[in-house]
Amino acid sequence: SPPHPSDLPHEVEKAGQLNKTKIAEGGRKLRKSWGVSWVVLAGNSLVFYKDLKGPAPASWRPASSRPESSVDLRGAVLERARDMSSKKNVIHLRTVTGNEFLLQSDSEAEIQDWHQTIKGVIRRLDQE
Ligand code: I3S
Repeated sequence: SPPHPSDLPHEVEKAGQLNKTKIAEGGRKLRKSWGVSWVVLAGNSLVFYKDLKGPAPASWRPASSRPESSVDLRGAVLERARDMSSKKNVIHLRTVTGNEFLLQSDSEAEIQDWHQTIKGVIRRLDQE
């Protein structure tokens, strides 16, 4: 089962499992490599954790797990990815530093919720 929000760092707006691939680093295209990540939207960042392995990982705590990577959402651009993957329900995130990610869920409702929630953070940061 997913971690309870109270187990996560402060200011968590959303957390869950998504398929993820990084497609560019500093503006340079990368070869796609899809994998499953736990994604946490907290504060001004989207933080990626290694996927949970095995059943009911009661001892697993994001707060004590080292994130694999973290994305600063200030100035980032997020849009639905229409022609960037054969997969359904994909969003495309580009950071100011030219790192690009595709995030995908089997659930259209889930990806819509991620889209709206991350958009909200980006808009808030744009207004600061
Ligand atoms: O955009 P692409 O290059 O068609 O993306 C696919 C490839 O990266 C493929 O890897 P190989 O080229 O190493 O076989 C991946 O397995 C596919 O998942 C990628 O396409 P999708 O449509 O799943 O994003």
